[in-house]
Amino acid sequence: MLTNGQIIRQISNLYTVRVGSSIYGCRARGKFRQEKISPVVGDNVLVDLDKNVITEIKERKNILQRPVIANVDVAFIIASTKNPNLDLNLLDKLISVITFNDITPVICFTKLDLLTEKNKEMITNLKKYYEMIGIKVFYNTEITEIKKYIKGKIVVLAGQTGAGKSSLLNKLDSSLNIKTAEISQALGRGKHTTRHVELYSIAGGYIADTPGFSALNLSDISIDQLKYTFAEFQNYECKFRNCLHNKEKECKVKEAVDNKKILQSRYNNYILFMEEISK
Ligand SMILES: Nc1nc2c(ncn2[C@@H]2O[C@H](COP(=O)(O)OP(=O)(O)OP(=O)(O)O)[C@@H](O)[C@H]2O)c(=O)[nH]1
Ligand SMILES: [Zn+2]
Repeated sequence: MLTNGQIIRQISNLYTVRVGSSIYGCRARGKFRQEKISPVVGDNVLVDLDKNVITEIKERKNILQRPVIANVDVAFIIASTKNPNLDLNLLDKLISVITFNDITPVICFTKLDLLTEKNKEMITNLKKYYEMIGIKVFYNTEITEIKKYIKGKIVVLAGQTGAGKSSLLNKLDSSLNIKTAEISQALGRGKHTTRHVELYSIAGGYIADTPGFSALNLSDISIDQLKYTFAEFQNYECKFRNCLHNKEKECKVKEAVDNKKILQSRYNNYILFMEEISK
C-alpha cells in the first residue's frame, strides 16, 4: 500500500520518512537513479510501507543546495543589533537571496538588551519598515510568538556568526542541543557533512541542523531579477518598464527614496548588489 510521507533525515542512501506521527527507515526505489533524481530531506513522498521503499517524489516548491533540503517554508534571518553590530547590507542581501529562492524571509533581531534607548528606537523603526514591506519581524525574546509561527513549517536559520542562532534554538527547545550532539557523536564526525541532513522537530515544526545560506550568494540572481527581490519597489511604476532604478530618468523608485518612502539603506544596498552582480 502506498502512503504519503515526508523525508526528515538522510544518511547516505538511507532515508527516514515520517508518516503521520510514525517514523520509517526507507530506501529509494531503483528507478530514481536511472532517472538521475534522488529524494532529499523535506521531500513529500509516496512510500510503500510493505517494502520500506520510497516510490514517488512530489513536486517541490523549492530546493536549497547547501544543505540540500526541499520545500523550505521559512528562513529566519537572525540579525544581531550589537556585538556584532547590525549589518543592514547582510540583512538585505539575505532577504534578496531567500526571496529569490522562493522561501519566505523572516527577521529576528537579537541582543536588544545591549542597546541604549535611542538605538532601541532605531531598531523599532526598522522593524516597522520591514513589516510595512511585508516581512514578519520578531525579537528573540518573543519565544511564544516564534513558536506559534514555526508550527507546521520547515525552517532554516541564517545569520552571521555570533548573531544568536544557537541561543534562540535552545530557547525554542532545550533538548535540541542534546539531540544534535548525540547524532554527531553516533556518526563519529561533525554534523555538517553533506551526506547527513536532518530536520529536527521543534515547536511543532522542523528546523534544519545546518547554518543554511552560508554558501548562498547573489551570483545566482541576474541584474534584471534583483529588483523583484525588493518587495517595496513593486509599488512603483517607472517611466520605463525595464527601469533598473539606477541612472534612468523619471524613476519612481528613486523619487520614493528622495521622499523617504523607501529606506535609503535599502536603496543603497540595492545599488551595491547590482554592482556586485555585474562584477
Ligand atoms: N546579551 C545578549 N546576548 C546574546 C543574545 N543572544 C545570544 N547572545 C550571546 O551571543 C553569543 C553568541 O550567540 P550564539 O547563539 O552562539 O550565536 P550563533 O549565531 O549560534 O553563532 P555561531 O554558532 O558562531 O554561528 C553567546 O555568548 C550568547 O550568549 C541576546 O539576546 N542578548
Ligand atoms: Zn525606476
